[in-house]
Amino acid sequence: MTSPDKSPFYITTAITYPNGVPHIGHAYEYIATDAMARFKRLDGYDVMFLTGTDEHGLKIAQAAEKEGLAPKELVDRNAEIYKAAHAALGISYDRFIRTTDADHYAASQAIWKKMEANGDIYLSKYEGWYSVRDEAYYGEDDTVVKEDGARYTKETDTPVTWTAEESYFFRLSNYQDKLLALYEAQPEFGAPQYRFNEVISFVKRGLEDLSISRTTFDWGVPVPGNDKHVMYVWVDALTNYLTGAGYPDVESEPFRKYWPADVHVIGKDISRFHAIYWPAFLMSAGLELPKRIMIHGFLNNNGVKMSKSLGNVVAPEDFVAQYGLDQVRFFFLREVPFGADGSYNHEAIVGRMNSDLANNFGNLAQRSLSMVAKNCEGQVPVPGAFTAEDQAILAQANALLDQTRAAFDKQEFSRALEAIWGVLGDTNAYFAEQAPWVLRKTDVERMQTVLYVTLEVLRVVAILAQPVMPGAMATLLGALGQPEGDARQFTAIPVPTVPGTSLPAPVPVFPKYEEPAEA
Ligand code: ME8
Repeated sequence: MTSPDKSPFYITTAITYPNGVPHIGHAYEYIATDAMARFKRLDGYDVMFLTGTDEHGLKIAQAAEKEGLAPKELVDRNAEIYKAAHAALGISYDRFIRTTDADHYAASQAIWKKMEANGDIYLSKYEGWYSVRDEAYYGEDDTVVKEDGARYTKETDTPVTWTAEESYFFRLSNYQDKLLALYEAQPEFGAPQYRFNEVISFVKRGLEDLSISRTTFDWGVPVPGNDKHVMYVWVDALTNYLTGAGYPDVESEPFRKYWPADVHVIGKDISRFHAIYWPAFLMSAGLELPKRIMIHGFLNNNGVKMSKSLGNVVAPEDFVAQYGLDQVRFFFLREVPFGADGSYNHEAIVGRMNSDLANNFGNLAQRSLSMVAKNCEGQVPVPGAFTAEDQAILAQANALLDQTRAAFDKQEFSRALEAIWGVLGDTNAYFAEQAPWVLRKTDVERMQTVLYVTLEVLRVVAILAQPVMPGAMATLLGALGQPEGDARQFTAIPVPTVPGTSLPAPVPVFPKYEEPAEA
């Protein structure tokens, strides 16, 4: 539920082309964005989380033709496949936008008219090397003829054909100085820095006007006032972020609340579209700019690029079925520093599952909770006076909220998880040193104190790990006697559990990964 006094937080993923099937790279972006959205909700924000599908353009039209379908039939079918992947990954979006939604046509035409009224759109002619895959024109120098006699782009290695058409243009060349001033004024407009730097150098080399309409096919949003043209797919695609906030009704409650967006989460291959074209379009239309473009790296399968022809495209659902949803979410956010490229393979996932989850976390929870069940009548034990060791470990747990918040504010998920797991490691050492199973025979009060302290650390960790592992943490918080609702929000972190709280019988949260028996 939203309340009027909550600060808004608007976050988006890129919208996926629904011409293929969802793969692990898409899943990675959805999971990271979802963790961020959940984090902000738990931290008291009124969150709007937008994701969806990018359904126009030549690539979609051609994919449909290949299957003997109308473009709309193809995207209707495939949007459902993407929605199913979101469901399998536990993605808590507020809206799944499809660029064929009626309100999105209205938004795209409205921003076009604003840019036109500002004098930034003119009609001319375009000729150049066009890549269907990239939906982009390339200069001769950016292409190369390969052994098969065909011409490809150097950067993306996709085929190009010579194309000439009447086209509307956007005066991007007018925006070079304004963009550079923006980057200077907001050094964290793009992140991480090394990826943002690539964008900045690109702009410094100079910007040409951008062709923003097509006449060679009709699968797109019609250009207002000239329906021979459809909009270049990126004009309409980027506008989805405005549609999601209620544009063009700029006086509407959602728009006033959520625009400008706080973070657009995107992959490194589309940073120019988001950090150059998008702010230029928005400046032209007189709209506020998003606060941050977070550019993540690419994931590959064991060091090899995922591709249909190599047969190594893994469906997110299969991954989740094999390892478990929380395990998959944890693995991706812990393993790869967000922004960097990363790789995944079976051994790395099993390693994280067994060391970080089963040993470090699951064992501590299971051992302490079963001792409480057996020796403290299934209730949170009553602690005695805290020793310096107790206080030190509790202080470490309590410091985690600020550390985690600082890391999440920069989408440094692996850093947040590293800090939390550091405290878990220290708590394991504390537990081993205090040896409550020995105290059980020698000093019951001290045993109760040690168990109380351990449960407190687990409670704080479980609250903070919810954005990444919502399912397992809900189970653990239940086992720790924390009801759903306020007790699981971040505001509850400094509020210690009341001794005597009844606990249900403990259930293991993180079993070890067992290799399936050979058939
Ligand atoms: O680019 N690893 O759609 P898309 C990590 N429709 N991320 C990956 C990846 C990989 N191997 N492969 C792709 C588009 N991605 C446009 C976006 S937004 C207004 C329009 C990421 O389906 C990619 O970087 O090709 C992008 O952020 C997202 O998946 C969708 O890619």
